[in-house]
Amino acid sequence: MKKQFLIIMLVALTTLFLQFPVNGQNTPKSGDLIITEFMVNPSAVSDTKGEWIEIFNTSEDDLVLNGIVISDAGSNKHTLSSDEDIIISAGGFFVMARNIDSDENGGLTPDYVYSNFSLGNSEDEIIISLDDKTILDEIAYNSDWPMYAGASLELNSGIDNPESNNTHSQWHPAVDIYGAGDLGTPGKSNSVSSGVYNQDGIEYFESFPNPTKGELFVRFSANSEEMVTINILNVLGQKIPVLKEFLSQPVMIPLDLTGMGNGIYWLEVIVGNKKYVQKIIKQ
Ligand SMILES: [Ca+2]
Ligand SMILES: [Ca+2]
Ligand SMILES: [Ca+2]
Repeated sequence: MKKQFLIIMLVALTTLFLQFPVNGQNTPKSGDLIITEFMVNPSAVSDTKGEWIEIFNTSEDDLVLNGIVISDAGSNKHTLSSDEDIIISAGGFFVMARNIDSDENGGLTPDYVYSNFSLGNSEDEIIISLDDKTILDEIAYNSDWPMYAGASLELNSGIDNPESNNTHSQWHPAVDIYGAGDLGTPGKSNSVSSGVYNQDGIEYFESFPNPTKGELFVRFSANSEEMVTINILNVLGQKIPVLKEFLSQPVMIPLDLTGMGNGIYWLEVIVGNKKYVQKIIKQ
């Protein structure tokens, strides 16, 4: 009887040690990690050197990422591995990149370098899973997402779970500059978009890059078919009409401001009887 008890205790203790590594750090469980930013198409350097993915640890524990898998729906697959523990800090960001050298990768300092994984410039998937295939977070992006060369996609603020980052309206192009000149915030809190999201019939209204040297994209989506007017105003209130039509589909309008003098402009969008204004800086 006593021997049986000892065996049961031994099994229980072994199970406990297997669940909690001796160093006290945990592997991630569902909901602990969220994809917060990714660069599909760098301009400052080539894609093979300048792509990266930022994830965030929503938990209150440091987590060990050894054995975590990043993959897509195709054949891209990489298992995070190292002789040492790969740690993402509690409440911290973690940047995985294709190249370690900040002189070559666009000027970022990655926490980890992966191989056999690339990010398509028009559509692809990022799937983060445990090696038993339990998915921790995944996104599938396509041309509905606000992608353009030289800017990462950043998750809007206030989203902290792996389900809420699945739709394109929850992402905006990065605003802040890093390293060699591309836009993004690798390893830091995402830049704040001046866009309008989920308000009064608008799914999103945003413009980028801002400040701009001339090329400006305006992205807009109404929740239903609406008469939409978009204008640019200078500081004197002079109006340059951009668009006035009924819209039921999301639009991304490229504007050429190269002929306009440097300074401050206002981009206004009028939807029904509501007006939204964003400040544009031409440099
Ligand atoms: Ca790419
Ligand atoms: Ca997700
Ligand atoms: Ca970031």
